[in-house]
Amino acid sequence: MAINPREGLSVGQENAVLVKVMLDGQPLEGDPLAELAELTRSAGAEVVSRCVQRRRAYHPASCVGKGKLEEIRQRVDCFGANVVIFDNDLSPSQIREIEKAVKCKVLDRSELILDIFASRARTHEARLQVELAQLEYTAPRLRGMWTHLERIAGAGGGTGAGAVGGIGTRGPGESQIEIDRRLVGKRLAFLKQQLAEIDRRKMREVRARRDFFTVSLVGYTNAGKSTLMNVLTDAETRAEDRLFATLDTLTRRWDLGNGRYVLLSDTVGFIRDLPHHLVASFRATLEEAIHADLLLHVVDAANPEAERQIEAVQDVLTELGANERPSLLVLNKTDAVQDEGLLTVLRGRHDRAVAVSAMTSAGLDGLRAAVEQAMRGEQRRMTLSVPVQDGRALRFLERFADIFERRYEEDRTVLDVAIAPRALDHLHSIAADVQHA
Ligand SMILES: Nc1nc2c(ncn2[C@@H]2O[C@H](COP(=O)(O)OP(=O)(O)OP(=O)(O)O)[C@@H](O)[C@H]2O)c(=O)[nH]1
Ligand SMILES: [Mg+2]
Repeated sequence: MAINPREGLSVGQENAVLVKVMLDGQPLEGDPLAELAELTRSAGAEVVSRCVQRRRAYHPASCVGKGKLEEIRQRVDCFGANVVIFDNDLSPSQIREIEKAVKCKVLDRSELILDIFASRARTHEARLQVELAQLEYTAPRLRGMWTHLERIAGAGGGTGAGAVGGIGTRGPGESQIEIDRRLVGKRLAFLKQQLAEIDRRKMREVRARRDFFTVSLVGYTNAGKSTLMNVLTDAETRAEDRLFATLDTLTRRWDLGNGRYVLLSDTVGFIRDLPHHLVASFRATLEEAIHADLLLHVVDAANPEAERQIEAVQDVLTELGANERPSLLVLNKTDAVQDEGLLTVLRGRHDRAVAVSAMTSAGLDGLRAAVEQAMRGEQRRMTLSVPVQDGRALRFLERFADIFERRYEEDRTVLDVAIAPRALDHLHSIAADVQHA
């Protein structure tokens, strides 16, 4: 039984008015509502009107000023909108205040992102993670929530069983209006315990992969991670022109050629100011990915916001404690770059970056070579000897080490190799008699 207050409710074709408050001095770069519009579209609604207001400070009661509130109300009427979405984060009381004035549902950016996650969650784990994030975000807002739901349902939006519908009202399970904080607390504890169990299982899986060189695709949502995963590994990961198409971590074998392979993982995308609860709940999924030996940070190089997106990804990695991991920047979508100048600037700033197109496969050989190079970087040169008849150890060395010379001394094969510490550990675990010369 799920008791998320926003559950069991499906999105309708909604019309949204987008609002953003920018503080004086905040620089205006590009279209300030471009990303919110993209998120809104990803949630299944249509943007019918946008407004940006400059203010010296946020209005404490309603974020925007009185005059602007009235203007938003008129826009809602005029465009037949049923939801107003703020790019700013709003407090529960601000939401109530604005709803009173504009007479329709109001959401902030975090709620919109949580809603997209809720509609995308397909696996058991992703559903638990989204439900946890939603409950944590909405629990402190519970009082507001109830009047909110009742009011909307009372306004004729209800479709029975408390189902009200629309963005910001979806969740992975059943709906139950009569919950109280005590039940929420219980549910939170249950979800956390379930997720902790999944987390432990994941960590065991991660440890089991330690014999292999692991590579993870990370990056801003919609950068092309899943598309890249698909071309590199023949995986059938969902790739879509929507934000947050992927919510889980998928791992596949990626052949680099010469009989070498690594394990490649694709995971959930990042976004600037990722709601804090979402990062916390998705920690297990993200950690599974960022524990890799190498992070491939995929960037949509055709996006004018590329540089800011790179920074946002680095911020999330820092928050997760993964900013020190070895990583390689991959400038994707080079086929779609309109402004060559921008690509040149990006390449200039990130001189080790590899430029590719997952769509046309351009540059993928360079990417393989760069990953191989990173893999080699860890290797140390040494001389090992194994029994001639230990075929398994020899095959392992052929696959995971570079062999420079091989000679036979009585019943032993002596090899001059370059091998990564991790591969060496594995060799010791599968072969009882490995000697270092
Ligand atoms: N032109 C062009 N489009 C690309 C390329 N790579 C990916 N795309 C498109 O970009 C969109 C997003 O691709 P995905 O692979 O779903 O992106 P993602 O990084 O996995 O996104 P999330 O899972 O949402 O984080 C899709 O419409 C892809 O077809 C490319 O090299 N060139
Ligand atoms: Mg994806």
